[in-house]
Amino acid sequence: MKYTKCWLDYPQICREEKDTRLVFSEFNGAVAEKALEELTRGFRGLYGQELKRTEGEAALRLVRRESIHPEGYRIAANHGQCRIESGSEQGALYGVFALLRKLRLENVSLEGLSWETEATPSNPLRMLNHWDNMDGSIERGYSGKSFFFEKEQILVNERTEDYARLAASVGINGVVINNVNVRSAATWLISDRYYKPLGEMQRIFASWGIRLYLSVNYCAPMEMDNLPLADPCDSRVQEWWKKKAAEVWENLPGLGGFLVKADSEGRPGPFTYGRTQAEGANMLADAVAPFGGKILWRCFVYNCRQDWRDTKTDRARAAYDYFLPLDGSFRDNVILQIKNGPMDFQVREPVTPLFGALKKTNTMIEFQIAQEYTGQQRHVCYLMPWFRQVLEQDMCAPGVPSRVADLVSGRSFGNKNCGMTAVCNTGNDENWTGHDLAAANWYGFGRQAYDTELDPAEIAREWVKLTFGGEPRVVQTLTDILMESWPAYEKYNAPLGIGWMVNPHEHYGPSVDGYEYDRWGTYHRADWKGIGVDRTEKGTGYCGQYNEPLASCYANLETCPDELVLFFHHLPYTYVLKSGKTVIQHIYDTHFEGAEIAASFLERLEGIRELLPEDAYNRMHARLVHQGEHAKEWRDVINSYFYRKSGIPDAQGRTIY
Ligand code: GCV
Repeated sequence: MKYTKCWLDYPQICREEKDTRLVFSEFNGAVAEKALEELTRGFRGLYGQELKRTEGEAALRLVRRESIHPEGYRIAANHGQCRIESGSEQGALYGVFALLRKLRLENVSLEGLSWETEATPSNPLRMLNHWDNMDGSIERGYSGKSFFFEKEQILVNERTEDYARLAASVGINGVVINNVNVRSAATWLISDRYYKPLGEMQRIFASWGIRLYLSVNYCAPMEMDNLPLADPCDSRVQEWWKKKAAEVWENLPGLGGFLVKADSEGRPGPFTYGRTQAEGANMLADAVAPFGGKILWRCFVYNCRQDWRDTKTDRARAAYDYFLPLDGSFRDNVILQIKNGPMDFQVREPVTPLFGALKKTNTMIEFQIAQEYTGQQRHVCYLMPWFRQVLEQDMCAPGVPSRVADLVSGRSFGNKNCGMTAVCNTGNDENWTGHDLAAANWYGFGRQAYDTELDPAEIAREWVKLTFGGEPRVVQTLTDILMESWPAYEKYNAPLGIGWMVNPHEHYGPSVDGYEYDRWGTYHRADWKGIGVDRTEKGTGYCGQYNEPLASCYANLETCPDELVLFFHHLPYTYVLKSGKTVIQHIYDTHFEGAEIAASFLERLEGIRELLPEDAYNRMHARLVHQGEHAKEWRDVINSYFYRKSGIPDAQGRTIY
């Protein structure tokens, strides 16, 4: 099947006079081999030049330097001479990608480049989670079918290699290939049925410096071997997992570990047996520890059978209530994987208060680049500005640097197994991500996980140049669209941090009361006078889960930021925000503005039509036509709902139905 090269194409920059250039490498191993292959591919494409390996003098040198981080690099390029140094072959590979990226972005020959740079990864773990099912479907997948699985078989082909190359090029070093909801055939991934193809996939991944991980079914001992229970404190269960782990690592040496969704949305877990999340996670951790395995244990544990009439139970509180008392009791090879917000990947949420509260536990932040709630890759919604705000949020942990970026990297409390992961947005569509512009989220997430200090606009600009070339109008137009897309989406979506208001189950399109009288714990509590959830002490008390002064900042209306005010407070429609507008007028204005910005994306794309490849243009065009219309639908449904509820007209007298 034909598919795009995304940001990793090497179109010719100039033709070099010399047909060959010498390259020398001090690194051995499969990853070093990929690094040299990539350099070769790059120089062949960019300059029509073949690289010849030598043991002697060479213009390009890959040098081992123990003082440099094994996944970091230092590059010194000086008019035709270039040295890439690293502590290991993996850092050398990243250095190669960085050099080729620089050459493309600057559009120069090696002779034209004078550049020195150094990089050390911000996060030890930089992962992608795929929610791919073994029948080939993808839970919350918006870009075709799985390229890992089909009809309960594992696919290992050219696309596996290209995927790993793309992921490695932005610094990804771990990939979970199967859905956290592990059912039927996927339970058997840890069995003879699949070791052989998994081994092949793992070899490919490993050659790009990526560790393979698998999601496992907590009830595997029952489903695979008829054990009567899956109680983590039962010796039969412990023994089963120990034997299973030995078998798995014998067949898949180098496997990263297991990802577990337990006691969540109908999935089994330790709670079934009256055990804690730590008892559940540690039992698995002990089984995989002899092989260097890790347990990624998700904190997405909440009561999904809530009565909507119950205003005291608050889903937002759940992860903290369950996990904070267990701080310090998890094994070193357990990593708590925590969604960025306390609810579920909404367009705006506060940061989960577990960050900054857990101190003696490894943590990893889970983002979602699959745009489940942010337009499902039919709307353009570039998420890096949002992730960057999350990473910048200071969680006010006493005595340590405690921006989310510091916490999840492990720096704040000296934890080792930490990092960032994202639910991935790829599938077997020709362009990998359905919307061509959605690939910026894949690229951007990897870049940001490797270097949390990067500017999202800079990442967007880079991605546009690498994907569509450096023509200034293209770069400007597409970068602007990307940068305006998340704020626009937020404007025409649920207002002021309240979230949801989507059609149940599919999570696409507006339905203000879609979840309001349901069991999922996601309510806006709107009536004719006001809207919002009181999470102060008088309400659910959720605010109190934050460290001071953040707790008071959110609890106090004077200081609570506008964009989150309905997440934390129930307010009358006539309440005046810090912006000077009433809540109701804010709702009307942002919805008109958001839909207008979305509509403008189409005209702006049309303005650069002749500068884009026809197929990519057509794909983007079709999606932007839809987005413009669909944003109007959002605008009109939300505005009409609140006009009808409140009876308050728009100050500007625009049409509301
Ligand atoms: C994989 C949300 C999604 C589910 C997803 C779940 C999770 O609820 O809608 O599809 O399941 O999150 O993160 O486990």
